[in-house]
Formats: sequence, C-alpha cells, structure tokens
Amino acid sequence: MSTPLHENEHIKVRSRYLRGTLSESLADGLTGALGGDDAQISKFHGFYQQDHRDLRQERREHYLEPYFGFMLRARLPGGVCTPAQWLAIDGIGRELTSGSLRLTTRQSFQYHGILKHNLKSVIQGINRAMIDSIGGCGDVNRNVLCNPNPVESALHEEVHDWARRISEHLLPRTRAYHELWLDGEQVGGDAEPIYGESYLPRKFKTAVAVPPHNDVDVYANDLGFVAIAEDERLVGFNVLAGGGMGATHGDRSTFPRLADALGFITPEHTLAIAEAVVTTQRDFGDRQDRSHARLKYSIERMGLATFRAEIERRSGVRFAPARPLRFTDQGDRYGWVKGQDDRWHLTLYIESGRLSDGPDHSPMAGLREIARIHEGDFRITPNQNLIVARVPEREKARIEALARTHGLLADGRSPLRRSGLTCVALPTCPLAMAEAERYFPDFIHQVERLADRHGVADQGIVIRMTGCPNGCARPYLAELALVGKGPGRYNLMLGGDGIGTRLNRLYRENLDEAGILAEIDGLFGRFAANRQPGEGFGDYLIRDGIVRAVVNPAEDFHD
Ligand code: SRM
Ligand code: SF4
Repeated sequence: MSTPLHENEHIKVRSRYLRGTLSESLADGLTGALGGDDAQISKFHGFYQQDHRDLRQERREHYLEPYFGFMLRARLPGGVCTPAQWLAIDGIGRELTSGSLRLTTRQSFQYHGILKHNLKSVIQGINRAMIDSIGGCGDVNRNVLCNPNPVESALHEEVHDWARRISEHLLPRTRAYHELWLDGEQVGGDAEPIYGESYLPRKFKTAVAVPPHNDVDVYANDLGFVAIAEDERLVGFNVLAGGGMGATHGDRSTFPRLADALGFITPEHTLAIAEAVVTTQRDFGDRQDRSHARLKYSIERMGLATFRAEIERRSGVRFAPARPLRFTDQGDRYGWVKGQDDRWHLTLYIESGRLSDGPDHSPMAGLREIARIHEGDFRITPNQNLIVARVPEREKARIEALARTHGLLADGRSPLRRSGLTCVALPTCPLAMAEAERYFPDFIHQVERLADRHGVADQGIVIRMTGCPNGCARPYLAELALVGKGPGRYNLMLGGDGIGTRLNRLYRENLDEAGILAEIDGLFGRFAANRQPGEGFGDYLIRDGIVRAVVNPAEDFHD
C-alpha cells in the first residue's frame, strides 16, 4: 500500500488557490484563533497563528483560550526599503502589533502579537507602503536574499535587480491575497502556472551572493546564485542547489546540507533556471513526509547528475563548468563603508534583530529619526542588522550622531557579539525547546569573559544559537553553535569555517550553562595555546582533531 499524501497536501488543494475559509475565520469574533485549515493557509499570506507561551499556564488556570496573536512576515527582496516605507513599517508596528519589530535572518521584518481583528489593517498598511507579505511563509519561494551592501555600486545594483526579478517571477499568481486583504474583486478560479494547485511540497529558499562576501549563507539555500563579475560587471552566476539547515534531534534521516554547484550560466538564463529548479522540486519533492520534503532530500534521492540533467531539459539551458570563486566572510561589515558612487553606507548593530524601545534604549525611535532625514534607502542584512545605505557625505555626521545617541552603532561591542546570530525562539515560536534571543546577550557576556581570560577576545568567532534544531539562525554553519534541546539545555556544535562553506558537527549533547561554559573554557585554552598564525577557531578545531569535518551529511552528520 502506498503512503498517503500528507494532510497539508489536501489542505492546499481544498483551499481553492489559498482562499480556504479565511474570510469566515476573520469574521468570527468568538475566538482569537483561525478555524479549520486556515492556520495552514494563512502562512502563504505571510502570517502564522501563535500564542504567547509565557502566558499559557496562567490562561489555562483561568479557563481562557490561549492568548492568540499572529506573526506577520513581509516579503522584501534583498531587504531593501525606502525611508518612507520604514516610517510606515514602524508606525504599523507601534499602533497595531506588540509594538516591536524584528529583523529576520532572511532580510525581512516580522511583527508579533497582532490580534485577529487587526490583521487586515496591518496587511493593508504595508501594502499601502508598497510592501506585501505574499510568499513570506508557506510552501512557495520565500524572501530572496541578496548581499545588501552596495559598495561595488553598479555590480550590486544589477545583482539586486536579479534578486527582485527572481522573487517576482516565483510569486504565487492567485488573486486570493488581493481579494482577502485588499478588497479586490472576487474573481475565483485562478491558475498557478509555476506551482499548480498543490504548490510546493515544502518551503523553498533562494539567495543571490556577491563574493567575496557570503553574508547570505548561500549554501544554506535550496537555490543559490553566486554572482561572477569581470571588470566589475556581472557576466553570470554559478548556480547552486540543495542547501538547507533543518534537522530533527537524533533522527539520522534528517540533516543539514550544503548546496551543490550545478554550473555556470549567463544572466539571461536566470529566471528559466530558477523556474526549472522550482518545478522539478514541485514534481519530484516528497509530498508524504514533510520532514523529507525539502529540495535537499529530492537531490539526495535523484542524484546530482540526474537532477542537473532534469534542470537542463526543463530550462533548455546547458550549464557551463562552475567558475572559480572565493568567499572570505559570512558576517556584516559594521560602521561606514564608501561605495564606488561616493555614497556612504552605515551598518548598524541590532541585537538579535529585535527593535523594541524601553527605558534604557530606543532603537525604534532612533531609526525613525534617521528615516525622517535620510535620502537613500535602508537594507536589512541576513545577519539581522540594518544598513543606512547611500548617504551623501554631507549627511554622514547627522546620521552618525543619531545612531550613536540611540545605541545603534557596533562600537564598543566585542567581535564575538558582533558575529553572533540567534533565532526568535521563546516566547512566540511554538517549536522552541529552549531560549535563544532572550538568553544570548547574557550568555555571550560570559563567553566574552572566557575569551578575555585566554587572550582570544580579538577573534570574531561565529557563534550562533537557536531554540531548536530547525536552524533559523543557520547554526550548522557557525564555528560554534548551541542548538536548543530542552529548557536550559543545548547541543554544542563545533567546526564551521567562519565563511559559511563547511557544516559543523555535534560535539557534546544536552549541556546546561555550566557545562557549555566549561567546554568553551577548555576549547579557548587549547585554541590560544595551539593555533597557527591567522588560523580561525573553527579551522583550528578541525586541524587539531577536536571534531571531524562533515564530508557527506546524509551519511555522517549524526556520527
Ligand atoms: Fe525559520 C519555522 C522563524 C529563518 C528553518 N521559523 C519557523 C517558525 C515560523 C516556527 C513555526 O513553524 O511555527 C519560526 C517563527 C518564530 C517566531 O515566533 O517568529 C521561524 N525562521 C524564523 C526567523 C524569524 C528567525 C529569525 O530569528 O530571524 C527567520 C525568518 C526568515 C524570513 O524572513 O523568511 C527564519 N528558518 C529560517 C532559516 C534561515 C534561512 O532561511 O536562511 C532556516 C534554515 C534554512 C532552511 O530553511 O533550511 C529556517 N524555520 C526553519 C524550519 C526548518 C525547515 C526544515 O527544512 O526542516 C522551520 C520548521 C518547519 O518548517 O517545519 C522553521
Ligand atoms: Fe523557532 Fe526553532 Fe526557528 Fe528558533 S530555530 S525560531 S526555536 S523554529
């Protein structure tokens, strides 16, 4: 007997191109939740139903339904928005959501705590600012990443334009979003030429990288385009496929995987290749078991050569051999950098991407003030920071003064803190097993003390923390990662290369804070004593045999 399709497959088909019963759910004032299939369908419109986990017990004791609120994630290719858009995003956040904003690891922003009756106003508000949320989540192509720093101005503009075009090309075509949120005419029917009525078996992620910077962690994406330039002009892309982070603790059939190179293409073939990869995954992806439904597992099953041949057949494009490329880093370059067009770009430090004003700090207010005078644009980075981009020389001092007043500069933060990355985790993420964002600042403070003690405080070791093994802060590409296992407990992963091209490996399981710090103390001591000149922490761990490099994650990630 063949395995039945996963229930989500039926939900997608029943939804009539993503309509479901969302309008009825929204009209039901008796509950703060959505009904029927709608909590699944809503994801394609960019929002998730959540409940505040810190309040669960108290609500239960008072016989109340959970405190439902919605998280909404926008689509913002390459993370770019104008100052006017920023002011709109900020205003909506303060008036209609929990009052804060979160910059994500995929260059977008999220609101949390939106009450059901405010959802429509939030979505209409961002759309009035020419931003949408369709495909922010769901089994479609998600927000397309692109290196955000337009230092090599002409090349960057061209590459960013490709990121935007890929995102547009792979958008769902259903009118449901317009009907439901923007009061569009009820036209029904629709067709999805790329996705079909079942959409993809699972989420799908695309990134465009501009070497030597791998800030987008291109190898963690289902589909990657690495810009190849000659004389600072784009000549084409190396295409990568099959990357992904998500895994389940102890389940050997799930694993993170780096994308493989398919070959080189010239720019005019970009959309045809993107579409061929997406439709191949649509037709070959696993629709029975969602934990094996990402493209990385399809490629493992098909074999890379068969997969490549299928892409060539569907697109009518033949890959040339991949061009040589070199990455040097995976983080952000903080502070001012001058672009070739004589404009300046200021990368701000936003701890864990969280923008929330309190008695001691006011990052939202600061960014509002900057947005009111800024003439260029803003760019959210894949490391949850923000670039004030394209600043003319004459405005530099004013913008810097505002950033300094509101604590938005990286100055005074240690290299360890600057390289850190965490996911949201508690209290909103339903999948979190442990804290991440809320715990990281204190945790890293203790790691800083150890680094000082061993004389390695000048090292920007890439440390990442997630509340579960799904990998939202791409932990398996860090030199040192903590992956949540249970309350206050983490798996310690070691051995990434600091440029996002090598997976790390489990070193110690289920450690509490004291256990983690004791391990790091020992490791920093060995690193300080034995490292070679210029050697990074992750590279040292591999060379000294403290962990073995992962060669083939399908076989040896869990060893
Ligand atoms: Fe993620 C699920 C947050 C980037 C892999 N992710 C979730 C959910 C929606 C939990 C859920 O399913 O209910 C989290 C919502 C938490 C909350 O309260 O906001 C969540 N993911 C995030 C964000 C906000 C983390 C952050 O701190 O910035 C990132 C939003 C990105 C965006 O703007 O689109 C985010 N998630 C990622 C990344 C990183 C990336 O894409 O570069 C990954 C790893 C790459 C990958 O996809 O392989 C990632 N998220 C997952 C997974 C595991 C997928 C898998 O293949 O197994 C899940 C769980 C799932 O899909 O079942 C997940
Ligand atoms: Fe939630 Fe896990 Fe993603 Fe963190 S890694 S946001 S805990 S799903």
